[in-house]
Amino acid sequence: MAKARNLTQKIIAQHLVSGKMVPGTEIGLKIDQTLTQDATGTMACLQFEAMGIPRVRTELSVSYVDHNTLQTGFRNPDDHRYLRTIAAKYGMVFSPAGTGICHQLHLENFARPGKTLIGSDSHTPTAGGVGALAIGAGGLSVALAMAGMPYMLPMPKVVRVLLTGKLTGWASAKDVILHLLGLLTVKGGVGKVMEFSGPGVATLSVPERATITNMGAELGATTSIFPSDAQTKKFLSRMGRPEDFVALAADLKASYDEEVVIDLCAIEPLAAAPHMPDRMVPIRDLDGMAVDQAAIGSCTNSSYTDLKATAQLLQGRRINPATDLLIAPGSKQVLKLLTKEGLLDPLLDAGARILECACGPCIGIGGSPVSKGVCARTFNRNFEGRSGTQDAQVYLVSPLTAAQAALNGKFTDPATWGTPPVKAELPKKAPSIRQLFVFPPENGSEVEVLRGPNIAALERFAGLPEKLSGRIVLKVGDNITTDHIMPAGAAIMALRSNIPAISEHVFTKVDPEFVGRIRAEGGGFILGGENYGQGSSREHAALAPRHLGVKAVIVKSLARIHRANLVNFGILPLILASKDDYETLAQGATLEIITGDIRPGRPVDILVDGSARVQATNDLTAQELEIIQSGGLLNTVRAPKS
Ligand code: MIC
Ligand code: SF4
Repeated sequence: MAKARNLTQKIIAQHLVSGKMVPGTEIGLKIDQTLTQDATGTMACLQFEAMGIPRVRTELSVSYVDHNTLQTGFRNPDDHRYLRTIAAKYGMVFSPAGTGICHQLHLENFARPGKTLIGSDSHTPTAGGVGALAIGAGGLSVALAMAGMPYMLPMPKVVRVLLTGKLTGWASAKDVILHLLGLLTVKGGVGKVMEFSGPGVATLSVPERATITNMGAELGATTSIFPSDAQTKKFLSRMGRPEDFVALAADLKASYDEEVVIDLCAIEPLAAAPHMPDRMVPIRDLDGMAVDQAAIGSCTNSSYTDLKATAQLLQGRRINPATDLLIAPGSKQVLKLLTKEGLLDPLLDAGARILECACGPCIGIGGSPVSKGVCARTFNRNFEGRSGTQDAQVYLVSPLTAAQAALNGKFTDPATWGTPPVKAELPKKAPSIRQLFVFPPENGSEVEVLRGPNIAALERFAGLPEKLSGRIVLKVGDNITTDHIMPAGAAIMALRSNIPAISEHVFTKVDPEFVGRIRAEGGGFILGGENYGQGSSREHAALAPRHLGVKAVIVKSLARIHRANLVNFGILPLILASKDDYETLAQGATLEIITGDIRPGRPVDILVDGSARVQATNDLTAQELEIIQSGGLLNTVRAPKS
């Protein structure tokens, strides 16, 4: 009899092209679908072009425009036009600016149970809400998958998140994932898949599940997944695609590497306090704190049911005039539904500002709060400065909590909120917005790719020299995010397709002297603490440092996607063998590493200031080491003439 498997193992087994399903060892997965978004997609497409492959080799590749939609100059629209033409040429579906946020749109229109999806955005696991194995990755890894190559990753451990009971009162799906983050922290999911099961699962609709899998990214998890069941069937049929449903669940006797139990009945409204998504506090403890801005939207909480719940609450009321309320629907389908059901009026009449269906304030593209402003945002990240206001205090909350804060002008104890609105449901038939996607022609070879002046040619990096030497140009602490390394916001993100230009902004929010220093030194090393590179999938946080001459990143531990991005661009990721060495190594120290001696899995000796020695472990596979030696992955897959 075949061995009982959990759902993650089942999908992996069906897509396994190399390796064994032994946690921590490298596996290769066949990828069915890819998604890219404009902020990472221009680079991914440039890399795909460099491979010289005539057409994408996936079942489906979708290119979304949802991040850089502010268009304060030619850069954003030029990038959009490049993405539209390249999608037509190479066989991708194109989703124009304003259609919606990639994850919300993918869930509504394309995600399918049992399929593998990789996306150049860390919140790709949103599609785990319908039982897809959906993983965030760097743009180059996605470009490779578009070229039909397997996605390489360490086989994850599978954590069973057993849900019992059901949500009551004002508690919502957002509070479930906030609770889990409080329990496990922002590095608690590294190397793991969160697989949800148990009797509580059936009580959660797909949009609620998607909120949970979306923010599983904040745990550092490889992905999060729900079974595909009656709720999934209902959702897919309401989305007009009942044929995409297949029932999927773990085998009854399946085993898991770890287990966490959550009693949904015990969940209460929570917030992640500034500036980390795992700093959990109950809303009742914030009672009385004035709120300057409430914002509802982002790929975590911009579904129709989220906004319907908000509208029900705001119906016939006026928000506090001292609080700004921003609402960004996740897709035009959501917006059309709200209009059709008469739910836009209560939002407008209450004083809300309706924004474009896009990422917007989540990534500091408009909607910044006042100085030191306290915000109640339904988003998934509250890293310092991400809102565009450096000293803002962002609390991550559910839509109901954000709406209450807007009405009251402050956080209040949920015990005073009265009876919660009836749980919002999707109507039987949602209007289709399929005609808004641009489907590619059968043969795109004649399509002309249009590039604006902001799109810089790809740099060709040199291979790894026999010896690396230089100074520790920057020493940073724990939980350094990709927002610290490569800041976001409208002005900097407009440079995503121009590496020389965007490199000027590396680490500027942490140390404005960094770029000048590394230039003067002709390159160097970064020393970091735990969970270095957590957060986004942006490969610019590896690519731009590489452009500036970062040779190795030496840390206590690394976030999964960032580690892969470092390898992809030829930067050595080294883990300090003894965490005490972190204390003794100072910024400015001179390091020397004989790279010719590096072997997969063997310790690496680092000579410090010409005499002392420090050891680093390296968990590189033979293939990863080869990639770094070649000067990065692109050098190994480039078409001969590009
Ligand atoms: C984010 O939420 O930080 C982003 C912007 O969506 C990123 C991708 C990017 O940097 O473009 C992510 O989460 O991967
Ligand atoms: Fe967009 Fe924010 Fe989601 Fe990132 S987290 S994809 S910026 S909505």
